[in-house]
Formats: sequence, C-alpha cells, structure tokens
Amino acid sequence: MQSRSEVVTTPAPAVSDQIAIEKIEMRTVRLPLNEPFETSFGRIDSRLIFLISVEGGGLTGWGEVVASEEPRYSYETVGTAQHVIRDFLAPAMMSRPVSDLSDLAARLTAFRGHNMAKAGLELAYMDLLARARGQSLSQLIGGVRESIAVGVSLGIQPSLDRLLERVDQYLSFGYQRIKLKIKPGWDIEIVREVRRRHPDILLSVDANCAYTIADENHLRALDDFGLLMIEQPLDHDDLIDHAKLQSEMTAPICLDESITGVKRASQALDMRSCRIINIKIGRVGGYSQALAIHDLCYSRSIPVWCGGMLESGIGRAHNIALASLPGFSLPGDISASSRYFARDVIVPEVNVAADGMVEVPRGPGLGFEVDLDYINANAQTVERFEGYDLKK
Ligand code: OSB
Ligand code: MG
Repeated sequence: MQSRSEVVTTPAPAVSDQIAIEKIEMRTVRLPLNEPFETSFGRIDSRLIFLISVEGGGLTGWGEVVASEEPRYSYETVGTAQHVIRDFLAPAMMSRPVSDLSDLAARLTAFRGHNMAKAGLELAYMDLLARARGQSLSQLIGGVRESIAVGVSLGIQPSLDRLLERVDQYLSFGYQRIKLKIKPGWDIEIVREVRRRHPDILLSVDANCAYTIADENHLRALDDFGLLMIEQPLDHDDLIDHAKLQSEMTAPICLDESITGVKRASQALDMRSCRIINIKIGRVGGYSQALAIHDLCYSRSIPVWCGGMLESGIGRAHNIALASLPGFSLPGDISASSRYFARDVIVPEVNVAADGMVEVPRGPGLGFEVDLDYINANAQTVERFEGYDLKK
C-alpha cells in the first residue's frame, strides 16, 4: 500500500505488496435476525450475507458486500453486485497482479457506480494484504486505537413502550450512544419520551431520507432534545436542501446515503450540508475512498463515525479496523454480533464490553477466525472464479 497522509503511524515494511489473485469466491448465506429490523424504508427479519474470499500467495482474504436484497437503502442489491463482480470487477482484479490498494481501486473505478460490489473486493484484498504482511488490518491502515466506542441503532418498534424497553436494555449492555430510527409519525413524540427518561445520554436519530425540505418546521422541533446529530433527513442524493436545513437547525446534520465518495464529502463540507459524516466502507466503494474521506474530515476537524449495514462478523471486523483511525471520534454503529445474530460467521464473535467498548484485534488481517465450515454448510450460493480466464 502506498504511504498515505500524516495519519499513518506504522512505517511500511520493506516487502512487496504485489499479490497475484488466483481465485475469487462469492458466497451467500442467510442469517436470521434475532428480531426484525425496521427503518423508514421497510422491515427485514433475515439478512442475506454476501461474502467474498480472494486467494493469492497461499493466503486467503475475506470481505463482505453489504448490499441488501432490495434496492431501498441504495440501488444496489445482492443480485446486481453478483452480476457486476462476476462479469466486470473480478476479471479486472485478476487480469494482472495487484500492486497495491490504489492499483486495485483504479481498476474498479473504471466501472461506474456499484460501490458495495467494489468494496467487497477491496475489503478482501486488504485482509489478504494485512495477512501477507503479518499485520492487523488496523495496523495496515494506520489505526491508533486499541479499542473503539460503540453505539446501537434501534429500529422502528411496534410501540413506544417497546422502544423505551429496548433503550434501557441497550444502555444496560453499555452502548455509549443510542440512535433511533425515525420516520413521519414516529419522530418528535418518541424522541421526547426517550429524552425525558434519559436526559444525559448521547442520543441521535436517523431518518434514512424519510423527509423533504417542506418538512423543515417539523424537523426543527427535534432541536429541543439536545441530539448529538440528525442523520440523513432528506433525499439520498441531496446536498443542497440539507445545507438549507442545516442553516436553520442547531443539531448537527450527519450525512450517510448522500456521501458516496470523497468528492461528495468534500462538496458537502464546502456547502455546509452537514457537520458530521457517517463513513460506511461499502457505501463509498471500499477502503480507498473510506480512508480518503477520513483523512479529509480529520484535516478539517469534522467528526466521523463508522456506520453499519447489519453486517456479519466479517464486515463487522473491517468496521472495527476502520473505526480505529484517529478521526473516528464518535461511537460507531458497531454492535455485538449477538445484537443481530444467534450465531456469527467468525470466531470469536464481536463482543461489546460493559463500558461500551469493542477491542481492536491485534492478530493478522481481520483478527478473527472465519468459520468456513459453518458458512459452507449454510451457503445458498457459491461461485468460484479461478485463473485469468475466469472459469466458473
Ligand atoms: O442508515 O445506518 C443506516 C442498517 C441498514 C441500512 C442502513 C442503516 C442501518 C443501520 C444499522 O442503522 C446499523 C447497524 O447496526 O449495522
Ligand atoms: Mg443511516
């Protein structure tokens, strides 16, 4: 990997990072959720997990494509990502040895969009590279934290009582910040009640694009509750109306869906569309863009935090590494595996300590063991690409 900006603390060892990728595999595994998860765009009760493994030099690296089954959070789906990886991205990755992250990113960027598909390959490559160097992922990218602070994202609940119960429960587990999913009809009143009961907690809301600028006055009522931030109130691709709304509100706006890469992040900051950015490696197309957004925000003193997509442990482990960078100054949406799944695909599973911290692993790569037997026993689909001629 080429040296990055001033935040890199670990000098690159004198080894070649060039890796010829000999094999790429795509697997899907359906993991039931412990309880349904509801946002302003719908409700799911299981997650079709999409895992990528890449092999080279006798080592394997793992990544996850965080796309959902339906194009609601973004236009990508598990199906579109399979197609784009199979027909375009995997051939580009295997066409010649990968010399470093920027080489891989440049090959993938030649294809428009499909950030989650691209990220799956970048993640797997970075795990492989870290293992080849004998480093943890956190070390590889210049992480500085031994443990990271985490919060929890609470979906829309069947009733206010149920929500209040959930808030109490997750606070008792130690989570340092509570994020409430909101939508019209499930917003001001529930936030008021949670705040009344917990005057001092870090509390935020996430609308997943459920409002328009015509709701400005309604949204301004949220300013009464001392929110840490209001995440993505308006359209998924909007910066202009968010800037207008931010100029009328005290609570910081945090953008999620709208930030699809470092260029958009830079424009959002220039336009004052937000004061906080949620970085999801999948949404922005992988480490190359996630690191660039981190560096940009760090240099401009804009807080960032790591968002989540109900990932399996593999995506979760990458999120932990990312959140160990110095600019991640707010708790991430990185819950314990058990918050979503009865059994995770990694060993050990991700745990949240009683003080709301998750340890950053020090072992090579992801720092967790991938439970391949469990994955294979439950795989719905497996596709394998081997050699430069990409036989299935
Ligand atoms: O907007 O942050 C979001 C889950 C799926 C899609 C979008 C979002 C979310 C979450 C859950 O809020 C975060 C997590 O715990 O993984
Ligand atoms: Mg969000």
